[in-house]
Amino acid sequence: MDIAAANALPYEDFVAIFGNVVENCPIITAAVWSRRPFANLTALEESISEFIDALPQSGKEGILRCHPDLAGRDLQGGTLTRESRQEQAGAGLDALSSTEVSHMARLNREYKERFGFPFVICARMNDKETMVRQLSERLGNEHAVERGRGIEEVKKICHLRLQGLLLTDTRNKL
Ligand code: 2AL
Repeated sequence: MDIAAANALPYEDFVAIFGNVVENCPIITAAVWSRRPFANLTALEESISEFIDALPQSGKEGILRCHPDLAGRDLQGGTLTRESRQEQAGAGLDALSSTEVSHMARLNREYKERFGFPFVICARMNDKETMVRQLSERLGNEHAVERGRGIEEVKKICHLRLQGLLLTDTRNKL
């Protein structure tokens, strides 16, 4: 789909197609629909970013809480969204040894106990080693810093998901 086709969509279809560019947060897509027409992918992405940035801290943490754990029970149980499954599998998280799964689970648990939201990182820009390293390192951050880091990663995930949905089209300056 190109941006002109996306701009022409009624909100039901727009949300059905773009509703998971921020994981499990279709309300964001539904909100930015009213900012159409978007000149290009970047303009749509900026609208999403502005919406997120305008949220209170609790809203930003709410977005983080809508993300599944990496290599967590949704991956084990087959209940991840399609996008998340592809991202986690692409980073090799569906092929961890049982020791690696337990190690990840322990770090995820520690992280959630400390911050009250899950560790979020763009799986497509990392592999399992860098994710485990980041998880350990970021555990040492201040709460507010970590909320900001998580939201940065949400935006990276969103960028790649949008790219996958909108055809690269030079006319739209993608
Ligand atoms: C995820 C996910 O589902 N996809 C991704 O890139 N990162 N989850 C997470 N907790 O970071």
